[in-house]
Amino acid sequence: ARRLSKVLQLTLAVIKPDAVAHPVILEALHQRILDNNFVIVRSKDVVWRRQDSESFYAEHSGRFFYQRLVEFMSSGPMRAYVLAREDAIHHWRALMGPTKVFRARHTSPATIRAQFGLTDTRNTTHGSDSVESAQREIRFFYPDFCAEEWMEKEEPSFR
Ligand code: RTP
Ligand code: MG
Repeated sequence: ARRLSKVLQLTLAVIKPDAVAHPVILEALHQRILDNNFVIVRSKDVVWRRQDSESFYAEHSGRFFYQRLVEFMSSGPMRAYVLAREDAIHHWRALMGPTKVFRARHTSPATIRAQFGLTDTRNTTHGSDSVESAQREIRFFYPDFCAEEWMEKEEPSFR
């Protein structure tokens, strides 16, 4: 018999300081995670020091938006989730929508950034963009997290 199974994937999702600052938006985003069949594996509120922010976004160092990005991401509390579902990385990024808020509002008005984003920097959420970044970013926020335990798990299936 053919075996139907869906492998769970992990992603790191962050609700950025602009959205955490507004309790109604924070709650709406939390609800959207639940409504989209993600399992919340870990969740915590964190405040970054400037050096955490610089290190997390090191790949963007030198870009014109780097300084304001680093400053913004260490400006107040964030919520960091490890989320699991099938195709989690893609699904979370699809929910977020395009990075640039103007573009998001015009091309994908139902996305998180279209609805809640303030500017291209203060754009409500982050999501890992690949399996490699998910691993790095999960380790960044949760140094003791054992990804292997989760990566191999499959949803229950009938044969
Ligand atoms: P993210 O990494 O946050 O999930 O978003 P992304 O892949 O869609 O965007 P990326 O190009 O990786 O940029 C990282 C974050 O930098 C800020 N940014 N500001 N023009 C700007 O002012 C600008 N461009 C990017 C955003 O906060 C973006 O999420
Ligand atoms: Mg990115």
